[in-house]
Amino acid sequence: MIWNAVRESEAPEKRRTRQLADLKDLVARLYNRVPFYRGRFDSQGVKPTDIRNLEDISRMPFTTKDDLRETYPYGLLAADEEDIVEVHTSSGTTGTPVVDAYTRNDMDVWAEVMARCLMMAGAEKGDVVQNGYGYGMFTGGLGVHYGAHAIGCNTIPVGGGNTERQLQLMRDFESTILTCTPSYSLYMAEVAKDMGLNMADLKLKSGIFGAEPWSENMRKEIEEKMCLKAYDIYGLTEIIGPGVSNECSEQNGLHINEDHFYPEIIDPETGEVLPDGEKGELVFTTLTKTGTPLLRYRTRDITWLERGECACGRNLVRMHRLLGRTDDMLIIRGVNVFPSQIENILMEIEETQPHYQIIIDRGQSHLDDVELRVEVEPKFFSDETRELERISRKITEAMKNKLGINLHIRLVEPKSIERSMGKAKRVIDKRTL
Ligand code: DLL
Repeated sequence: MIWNAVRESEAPEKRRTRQLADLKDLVARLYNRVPFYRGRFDSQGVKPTDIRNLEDISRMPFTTKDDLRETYPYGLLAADEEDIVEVHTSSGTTGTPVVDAYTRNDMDVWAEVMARCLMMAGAEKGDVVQNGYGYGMFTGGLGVHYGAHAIGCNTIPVGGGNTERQLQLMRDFESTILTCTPSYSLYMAEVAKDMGLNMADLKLKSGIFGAEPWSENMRKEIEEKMCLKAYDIYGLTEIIGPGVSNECSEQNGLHINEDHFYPEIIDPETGEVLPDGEKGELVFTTLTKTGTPLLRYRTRDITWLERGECACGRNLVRMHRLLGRTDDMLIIRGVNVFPSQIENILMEIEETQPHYQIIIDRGQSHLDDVELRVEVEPKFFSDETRELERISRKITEAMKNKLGINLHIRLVEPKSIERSMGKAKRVIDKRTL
């Protein structure tokens, strides 16, 4: 089913007409209401009236994460403070948190786009949505909650953690849809096994997983262990939270709710707009938000766009699952790799478990050393060094052949890498500690 067929399957020309009208309105609002943006426009010598067609957006200034931090907490507010009804922030682990302040209008937009996303992944009225994303300042919990309510799903607000209870609830309330991070779903599978709970006996049909990078092979692993179909959901606090895009039944890219979030792909070095199909940094303009709307926000996420009719009936532009982030890219002896590429290869090796960490340190010769710590599948774990050496060699070869990189492999005991109930910490960069 499609939540809003009028919008999600709209004729492209009609959609572009509305996007242009909303863009003009947004740019005028930013200029008139946000001194930060007025300053940017003036210093770059552009005016709101410079927007005559959608392509003119490329003449407008970008907004960066640093801009958000420098204006913390309310410097980018485009509405009256008394009209803000809710705020969320990012976790702020890498500095000042970024803020999203929502007006009543923005809450309605959020529920709308989240309802679309959940429905793309098969949710309907009558479904029981078990929401394992964290509630609170993180947008995952409440974002899913509002969307599930809009559809009329029975919503179980369990949040992250308390995994045994989570699984009991799943069994007792016959949850049909699970929402949480992909890494947490794998941990659930592990706990279920320890509890003697067979996932095939439960009622889950879909899992809606996101908020962290995961690979195609990780999807297979989760689908098998959790006995469900796993869908990718994408979003970020700055833009609205979850609800920016989601996979449909075709699982061929994530449909972007582009009537609300206008996407561009740019060359991260030059800022130049790239054509559809080319890889680059994803940039969003929030066409309809009123609390903290953003113009050309640089996400640092890397992907590409694809347009056209989809067999699901929607024609919203699709983004490929994220390849990585500009700031996550590893350069190992001159070769650029994203952690998800390493994960994808690791998942093909039957002797290992889907629990790993990448540790980067300064090497002795001033070149970076990268260690891949990975858990061994219990049935292959032995005290015999020869067996462990064989597995280690197998991983080293696969990384060398498929990615052209040399990693130090460190095999560790099953269950020794810390499990995550939210976003997993896969990369530990000791150079910055
Ligand atoms: O993670 C919002 C969210 C909640 C998305 C629940 C999906 C589900 P932030 O904490 O602000 O917001 O983190 C946003 O996480 O820029 C990406 O780098 C990464 N990310 C989000 N979804 C995905 C995904 C939420 N499906 C940042 N695949 C983004 C890979 C993702 N990375």
